[in-house]
Amino acid sequence: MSNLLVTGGAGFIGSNFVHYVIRETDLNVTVLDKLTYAGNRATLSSLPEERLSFVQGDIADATLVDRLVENTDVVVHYAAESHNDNSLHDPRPFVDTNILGTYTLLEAARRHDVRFHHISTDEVYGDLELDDPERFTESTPYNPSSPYSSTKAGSDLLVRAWVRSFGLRATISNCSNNYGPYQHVEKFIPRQITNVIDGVRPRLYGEGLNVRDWIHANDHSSAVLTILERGDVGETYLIGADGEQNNKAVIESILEIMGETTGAYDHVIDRSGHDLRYAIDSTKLRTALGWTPQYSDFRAGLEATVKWYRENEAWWRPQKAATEAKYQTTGQ
Ligand code: NAD
Ligand code: TDX
Repeated sequence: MSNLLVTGGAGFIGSNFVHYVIRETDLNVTVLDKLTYAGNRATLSSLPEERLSFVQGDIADATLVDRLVENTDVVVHYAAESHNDNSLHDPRPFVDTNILGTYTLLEAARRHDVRFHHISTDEVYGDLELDDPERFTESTPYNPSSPYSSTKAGSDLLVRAWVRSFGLRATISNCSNNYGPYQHVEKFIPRQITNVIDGVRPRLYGEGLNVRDWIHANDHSSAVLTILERGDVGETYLIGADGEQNNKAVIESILEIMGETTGAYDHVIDRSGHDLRYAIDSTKLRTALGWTPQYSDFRAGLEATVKWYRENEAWWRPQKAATEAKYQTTGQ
């Protein structure tokens, strides 16, 4: 393995992975990214040109995808429409990219017998009760709730079928909620941090008792690299760092870190079909592949993320007004 094709490498988690790979390995990377509203070429601009090539294009463009996959050793597939709220208002791009785009990549990987790693989410498993002692494992049945998570579930099942029916050398990982630098301001944590910077009160959906299992994007990257290096073909690995927090507690921490009173936020209309709780049991990844997360202190990671958004306003500012205008149409 010396050349990686990273789809969605100009988005939040894909770009964190590209930075990680360039920093930690001597691999060369080609990024294929459509640069939708969620992609940003500038996120990769500090990286060395001799290690990184960038191709703007659609993962559903079969001709382009075939040419790129033919010239790579491994495909690491991050590209997706990724925001649940958007999927509730306009599901079509989710079907096009998450299902048809993944299909297009799988067919190219099959034709050229290229190793494939599929990035997915814990949301494919649906949600848990707050007091459920069980967490998601690799054998939890699929039960997705939203158009977003159902298209991710569909893409996972395509990958499994290509492994079984065509012998594709593929692995899948399902990760919990990521946070860290370069996350789009539509998502929960950066939205609230940038609202506070703008003097706007954070917006909590419903009562805010919904629990997410937070992991730093760097830990997601180290887990994916571990799977590429040591994972068994045909296997699924859950990635999580034991970071359960409810949304109310996260908003209060952000306010406290940013020097505001902890009650200075508003409750807004809840998300339709809102998943209550996600929680990952990552025992398999830890015991079979020896992976451990490095960012175990969520509060410290959140402080570093607040600092990053304060120091990188030029990166997020161009997206902020349009993102909030979109939320205004739903009262959120
Ligand atoms: P993101 O929305 O920040 O980035 C997605 C990237 O994909 C963007 O750069 C966008 O331009 C690109 N893209 C979209 N459609 C494309 C297409 N048709 N062709 C080529 N490029 C296209 O998303 P993210 O939060 O970085 O998520 C990346 C992956 O990780 C997704 O597969 C997502 O399902 C998965 N995931 C995300 C989380 C999370 O907490 N954000 C957790 C688990 C898994
Ligand atoms: O303004 C907000 N207020 C609020 O209370 C926003 C934007 C969100 N929320 C809540 C909804 C969720 O319970 O915060 C929680 C996190 O919301 P998102 O950032 O939209 O993430 P989530 O829906 O949990 O999905 C994320 O994790 C799994 C990613 O967006 C997905 O791509 C990933 O698969």
